[in-house]
Amino acid sequence: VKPWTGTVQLIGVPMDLGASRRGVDMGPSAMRLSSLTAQLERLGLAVQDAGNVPVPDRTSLANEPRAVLDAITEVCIDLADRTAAAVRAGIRPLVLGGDHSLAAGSVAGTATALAERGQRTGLIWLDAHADLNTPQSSLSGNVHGMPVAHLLGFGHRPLRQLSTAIPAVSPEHLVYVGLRDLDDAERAMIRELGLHAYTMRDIDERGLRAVMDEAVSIATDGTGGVHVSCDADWVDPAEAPGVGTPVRGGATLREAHLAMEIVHDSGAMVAMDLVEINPILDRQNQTAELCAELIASAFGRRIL
Ligand code: 4U7
Ligand code: MN
Ligand code: MN
Ligand code: MN
Repeated sequence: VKPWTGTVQLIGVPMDLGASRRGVDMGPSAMRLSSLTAQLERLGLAVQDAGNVPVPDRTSLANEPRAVLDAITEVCIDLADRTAAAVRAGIRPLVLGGDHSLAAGSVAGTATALAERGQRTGLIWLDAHADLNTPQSSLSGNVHGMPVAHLLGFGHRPLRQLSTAIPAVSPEHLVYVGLRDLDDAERAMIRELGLHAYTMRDIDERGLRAVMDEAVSIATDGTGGVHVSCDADWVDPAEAPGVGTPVRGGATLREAHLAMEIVHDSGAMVAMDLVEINPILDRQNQTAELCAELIASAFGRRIL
């Protein structure tokens, strides 16, 4: 087993094929223009920028669900390979999105690399949404609302078979934090599968610390490491206005930092996604800047 080196690999995925609102394809640029690299280097980490995964332009695709799903699957195959290669080498991938459909690939890659060591993958999903739809259940048809279903082994066959681990993530190793906008089909699926799901109400009632401690113990129990998939809409839109699908009532700035600090202290994070940043709706890149600071907390920044 390779120990983690002090290296972080940035992988950009300028994709907006999974969302109906345009603009999240510019997220990786906004993140690269933020203080992200400087902040990670200040922590003593080496930062490798692997550039962007190629993504076809939306206007070049036939305007039908199948063409979009197939194009996203191609991007996810490429991203899964790159993510697996980094994890295998003991380098932590930091995937910059892009819409959240990319996580069907990034998490699959982490799962492949950990499966080679005989280990399962824990998944902490920080999001206002559960992203548990399938092409059959989705009311919007938007694939960024579907990655978790595919990681659990449901939905479009090519998109759910991107990892050598099948399913990429077992239901008991997945934990949601921050949910506040669910579709009926997603609610039913959470109940049927008995998924670990902490809503904003849980955070309000019990506090972020208690919720995150449980999330970390769930995701580390019986796994070889944790992939943290962070949708910028997890944070309240007052702090993070530049997101694809804002929902009021999200995590505060301090709750978001504390969550990242707890993730860091677990020592279990092997890969991270930061997705759904929409520069078109942002103010002076404040959302990307906030995300850079949150990432720094997840990689070990401390106040004292
Ligand atoms: B995101 C939604 F209907 N559930 O499926 C859907 F409310 O990656 C939202 O979490 C999906 O931002 C949001 O389209 C996807 C909707
Ligand atoms: Mn979301
Ligand atoms: Mn999401
Ligand atoms: Mn979104």
